[in-house]
Amino acid sequence: HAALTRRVACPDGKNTATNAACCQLFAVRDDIQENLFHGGQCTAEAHESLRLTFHDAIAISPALEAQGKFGGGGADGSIAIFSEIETNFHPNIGLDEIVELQKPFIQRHNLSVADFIQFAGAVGASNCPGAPQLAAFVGRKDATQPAPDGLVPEPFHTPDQIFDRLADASQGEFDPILTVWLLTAHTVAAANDVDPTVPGSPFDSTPGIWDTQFFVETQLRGTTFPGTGGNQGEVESAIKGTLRLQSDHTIARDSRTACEWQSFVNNQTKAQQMFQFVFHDLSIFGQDINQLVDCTEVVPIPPPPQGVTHFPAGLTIADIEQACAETPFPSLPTDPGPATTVAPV
Ligand code: HEB
Ligand code: CA
Repeated sequence: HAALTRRVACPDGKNTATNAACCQLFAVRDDIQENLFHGGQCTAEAHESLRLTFHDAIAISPALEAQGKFGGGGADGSIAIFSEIETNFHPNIGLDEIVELQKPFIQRHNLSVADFIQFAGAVGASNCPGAPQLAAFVGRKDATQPAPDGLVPEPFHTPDQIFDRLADASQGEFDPILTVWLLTAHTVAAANDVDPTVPGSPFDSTPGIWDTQFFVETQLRGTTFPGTGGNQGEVESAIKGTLRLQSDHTIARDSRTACEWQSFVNNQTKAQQMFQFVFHDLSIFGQDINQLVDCTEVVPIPPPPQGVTHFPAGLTIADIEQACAETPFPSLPTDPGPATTVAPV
């Protein structure tokens, strides 16, 4: 027989939920969609809200705790609660803006700061066609002290540094393979501060779509900078206007991760499911899942992806730096027309 799920009627008179604790999220969702994400767009505020989830959650270190030091609380809202401290940490450069934009929303709703940050990131991502529906929980405990500096990965870190940091924060769960899964987020991303002369330089040619172009384009031979050369953490990209992080470049070519990186090319299902999985776990770092209520049903189901996986105009498989030793790079069509130039977001 069919399972019966009793739904509760929410006090707003409009919505129902599987758990009454989720009712408050409908108003939060509608408010941020309208007034933070410009009517449900996958634009800069959505990207930055997604980045913020990572920078709050990743700041937790069992290794520091083992040395008798405070290791941070993970997804505990500390990046906003102690924003004067944490947004001054070097890897958090630029996040002061989205933290300040989110503060009035946090004030007029009744969520913990920690819950708000993760929920806003999930709703922001849902505006990007092709994204997975990301997990939303309520019930996180807010931070009572700031995270220590030094726990957020930098684009100039080596793969070893990044893999070690993610393994520490996740108590061994996030290995190099899962690190690749996490980096799917850079399909809807841009850099403002890596090269401040060209703010809003996207990491792929489709920063408004959750597709696999990021995995294609980071594997192409670098030939150009969107602005000036010589910035820390940046290497040449293949497409005018896009910016390539050194960390994305090296992880795409590292023998431990190159084949996993390539396996995302033209695999939309994988780009959705693997990120959905790692975000679920990342978004509750430092929290006890048994104290949380799953309210994922409140996150909009994203629209389907647009376009087919392709080489940008002017580029072919001959421009790929083959790094996976086991499997040839997939064959893809090349976009017609003159060489692609990508506009800032
Ligand atoms: Fe990320 C962005 C790095 C991971 C999400 N990044 C970004 C940037 C950088 C990075 C540098 C730029 C900033 C500026 O503005 O300038 N990441 C990084 C690293 C890592 C990462 C190193 C490790 C490997 N991410 C990550 C993750 C995630 C992310 C995991 C998810 C969750 N990012 C992101 C986003 C973005 C970024 C979304 C975009 C933002 C905007 O657009 O604004
Ligand atoms: Ca994209």
